[in-house]
Amino acid sequence: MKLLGTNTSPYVRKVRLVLLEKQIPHEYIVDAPRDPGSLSARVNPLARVPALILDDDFCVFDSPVITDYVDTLNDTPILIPHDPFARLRVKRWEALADGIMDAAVIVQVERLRATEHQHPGVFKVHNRTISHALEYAAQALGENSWFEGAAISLADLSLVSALLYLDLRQPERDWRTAHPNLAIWFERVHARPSVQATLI
Ligand SMILES: N[C@@H](CCC(=O)N[C@@H](CS)C(=O)NCC(=O)O)C(=O)O
Repeated sequence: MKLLGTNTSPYVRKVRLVLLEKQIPHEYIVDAPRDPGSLSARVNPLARVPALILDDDFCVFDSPVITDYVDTLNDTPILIPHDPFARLRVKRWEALADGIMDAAVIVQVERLRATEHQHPGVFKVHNRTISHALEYAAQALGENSWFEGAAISLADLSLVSALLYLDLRQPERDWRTAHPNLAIWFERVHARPSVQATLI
């Protein structure tokens, strides 16, 4: 299978982490949907990344659909528990992380507009969403090692991807001082070979 993506996309990083943690053979192809001749624009009707192309050329899109599918491919490890309520809890963390990514992307797009066309309200609303979501996550994590259960799950991989994107786009946001427990958890997850492999 082939994963199409860009190195800065947090949604792509989340999918890459799932593939790497599960050691699923795949080819990662850097492909930006807006580039001329882009493959992702051709195979994904939404012209977005991540897009996962299966061996029969079937294209899977939208990262939560991809993570769901990839987790069914082996049990080493199981990143989305099979128990329905445990599964719900993990997918809910993925949704929270995706929401942080969505808000941070909106802020980034607004920042790239000419100053006179920027809307302060956009920054306010979406940065507030990010702050609330981080507060919620830090409180729920407490002193636990993982967001759900006794081992790493999609919840941790999603949240680390969201935080790495914040570090990239909003380095001025000092979430580590605001949430020291989140910072400790982040350092541990960040040190994993899967995360390190997505940084180069
Ligand atoms: N909800 C989608 C969001 C994917 C998305 O917005 N990807 C961005 C990159 S971060 C994209 O491909 N945008 C189109 C473009 O860059 O032209 C998912 O979870 O996969």
